[in-house]
Amino acid sequence: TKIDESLFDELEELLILGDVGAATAAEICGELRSRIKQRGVTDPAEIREMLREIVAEMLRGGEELTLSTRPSVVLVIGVNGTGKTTTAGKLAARLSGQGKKVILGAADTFRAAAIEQLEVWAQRAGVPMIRHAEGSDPAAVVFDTIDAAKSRGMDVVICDTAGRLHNKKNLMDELSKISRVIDRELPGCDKEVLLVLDATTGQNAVSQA
Ligand SMILES: Nc1nc2c(ncn2[C@@H]2O[C@H](COP(=O)(O)OP(=O)(O)OP(=O)(O)O)[C@@H](O)[C@H]2O)c(=O)[nH]1
Ligand SMILES: [Mg+2]
Repeated sequence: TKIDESLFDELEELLILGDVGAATAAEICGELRSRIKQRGVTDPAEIREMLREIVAEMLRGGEELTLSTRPSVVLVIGVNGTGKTTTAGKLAARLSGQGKKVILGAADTFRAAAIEQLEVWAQRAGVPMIRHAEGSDPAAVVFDTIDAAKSRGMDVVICDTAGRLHNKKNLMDELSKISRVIDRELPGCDKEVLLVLDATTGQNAVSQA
């Protein structure tokens, strides 16, 4: 192989077949083209590393959570089984390890044993957790977790939520209700909504977002 138009065409097609998305594939190839020209690259073997570099740069940014207000809130959402509870637990452990006072809210009141699952994470992280009975209103759990956070001087509230598909209206309404509770109880607080996605999902992740 040599570096020519057909190589770029083939690469673009491969990227699209790999579920990268047409616009992004074109952007990647455009960037690759200009870097090859700029650096005077002639060896096609160097392309793989250049691709890696370009994709890594595109994915960079947005890693930092803004959690300055006291308390601030992290809401963990996403479709079923993507790792929300695990993420909530790990984040609790990490922030607590950084010296922050963290409280977990078990706002997945829907799935069987979801509350107990988060409880295990809370114990591991050594942080308190607010729970209600299974089947109760998740917005009420969030309300009580915020209430407890205020009275105990907590830094960060992390709420786990039930898995939901983005096309289920009543479940999306439930999320809006949770969001309204946060805005009402903690106006102007730093609020991070973490959408947990399975890294193998591909383009469907865009609909989920
Ligand atoms: N390989 C891998 N597995 C993970 C990761 N995060 C979570 N899991 C596993 O994925 C499964 C589901 O994780 P949960 O944290 O329960 O996911 P969830 O989104 O809370 O699930 P629901 O509450 O049922 O919607 C568990 O078996 C986890 O151990 C990850 O980053 N990598
Ligand atoms: Mg869960």
